[in-house]
Amino acid sequence: MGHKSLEAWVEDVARLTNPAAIEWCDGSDAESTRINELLVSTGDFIRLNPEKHPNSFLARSDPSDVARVEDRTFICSRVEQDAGPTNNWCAPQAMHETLRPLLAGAMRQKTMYVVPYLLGPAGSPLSKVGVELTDSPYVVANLRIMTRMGQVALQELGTSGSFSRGLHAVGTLDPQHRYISHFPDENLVISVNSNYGGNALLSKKCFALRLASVLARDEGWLAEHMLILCLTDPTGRKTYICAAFPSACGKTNLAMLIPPARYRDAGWKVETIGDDIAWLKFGADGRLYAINPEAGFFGVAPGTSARTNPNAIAACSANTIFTNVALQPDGTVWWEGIGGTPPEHLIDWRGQPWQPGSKTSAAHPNSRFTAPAHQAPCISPDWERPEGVPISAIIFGGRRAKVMPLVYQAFNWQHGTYVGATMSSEKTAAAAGTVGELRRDPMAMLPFCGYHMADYWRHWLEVGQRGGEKMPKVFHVNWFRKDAQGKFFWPGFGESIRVLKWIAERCRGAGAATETPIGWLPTVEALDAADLGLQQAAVDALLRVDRQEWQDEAAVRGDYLGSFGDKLPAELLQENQALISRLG
Ligand code: SAT
Ligand code: MN
Repeated sequence: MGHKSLEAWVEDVARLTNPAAIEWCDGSDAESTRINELLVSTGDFIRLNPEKHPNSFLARSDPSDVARVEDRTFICSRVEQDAGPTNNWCAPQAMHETLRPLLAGAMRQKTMYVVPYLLGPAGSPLSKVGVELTDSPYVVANLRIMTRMGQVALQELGTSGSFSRGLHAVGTLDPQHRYISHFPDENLVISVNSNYGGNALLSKKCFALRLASVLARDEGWLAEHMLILCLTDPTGRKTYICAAFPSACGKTNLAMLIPPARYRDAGWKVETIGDDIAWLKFGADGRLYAINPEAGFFGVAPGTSARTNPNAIAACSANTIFTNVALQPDGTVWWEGIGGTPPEHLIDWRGQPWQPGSKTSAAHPNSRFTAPAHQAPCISPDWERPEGVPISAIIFGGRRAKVMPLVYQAFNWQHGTYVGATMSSEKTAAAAGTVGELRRDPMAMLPFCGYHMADYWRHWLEVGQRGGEKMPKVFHVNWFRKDAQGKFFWPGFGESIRVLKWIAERCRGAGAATETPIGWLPTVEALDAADLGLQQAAVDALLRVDRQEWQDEAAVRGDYLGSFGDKLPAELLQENQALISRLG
């Protein structure tokens, strides 16, 4: 080793948390086997059927610890204004004082793991090193899949490299004293009293988004809550696309889309580079290049099936950790929407017997699989390219039963920034709160932006100025528009290739479009949906821009933007005004 500041920090934390042992993780197979066996021996892991799920495990979290907790997530910037109105703020000093007693002796009789990890491909100028200190072997096992962990990260770090620090203690899991605290000025996250997903795997939302968004602002790049995919057309031309949707709105499914037969036969292909997070930096040619900082998928299990996402099913066929799904008597997993008829007997996510007709779901709605990205058959050969992939389009989207058409294109980057800033979606189970309620979720970053949202929008505008004509084109999609009976108009899944195709055409200056007050919409022909057998009413609804609905929407947006006060870039209010006047 020999990294002085890392060693000093490990010692400091050990002095405070008092672990019985300290283990530096090397990321080897032997270490992974040992950690998994440890988790099996403590009952934290249940080994799944070795024939059907080789080297895979089921974990059940505490029932009070099943999702990210936004009300317990804090941005502890030195200046309160820097956290902005969308984050909980606490003064760094005060938060350190609150956390100290919770951390004191918290690792007594436990092992503290030192987990160095690399976000991004080895050797990439876009990659960054993080180190998580944790007393949770479950976290270690997950980080081994989600990041490039161990030796590879230490190598990148050398003896003096900089790194983000994450300190995680499982503690008592007391929800009242749960803290997911970010200290952007110290490049530090401290998490206590949770052992779930984004609260505990500090590489993910905490570092790759919240801290990284601050680094990105300071260093002139973008850290975004976006999938990255590669669309190949029949001539072999590749279009790289990023897309931002709030958690549990189908990002993973879109990233792994399988085109319907007619498109496949014609030569269309979608390949995955990332399903959740994108880091975008300017390349030497002035274009934006994206890398996926992660190495695994932490996907929502319910609704994932051989029909909706065969690639995800294949990705989690081995070497996978399932959290809070149901268990079948034969040692295989089950969840709602996995397809087929529910088995007669299951053990639900709480460890209780479950039968079809039970009032509660067998799998928790936010149950997850942690699977290595390279196991997805759809993984792009470019996914570990150190220089990243050049992005042509950025898609924003949300879950909206009404108002939003299937797809539209923003007029330019500034308008696109406004489209992203005013995004909204009906709430899902990925965060605590009321499912279905509409909330504004700018760039799908509402829970993940580590600084003042209005400054973040300013940063988007500035990046756009720098990139000029070479910036990606911006689009908005909505797969979730519903008819009066609550049925989706759009078939979704593989059929969404039609929308991607139009987007790729638009990026090349082709693709027929109609100008509307909200942006460019595809013509019916350009959508290439004739063979889908949609009713005329459905086509009309999918491509409708209703003036009254949009006037109402624009009014709500105006209020929303106004709530950001002095820091709001005037350009965004101008865009809202321009929309209102176009709506006439
Ligand atoms: O729990 S995570 O934040 O990792 C997943 C999600 O909410 O998108
Ligand atoms: Mn996400």
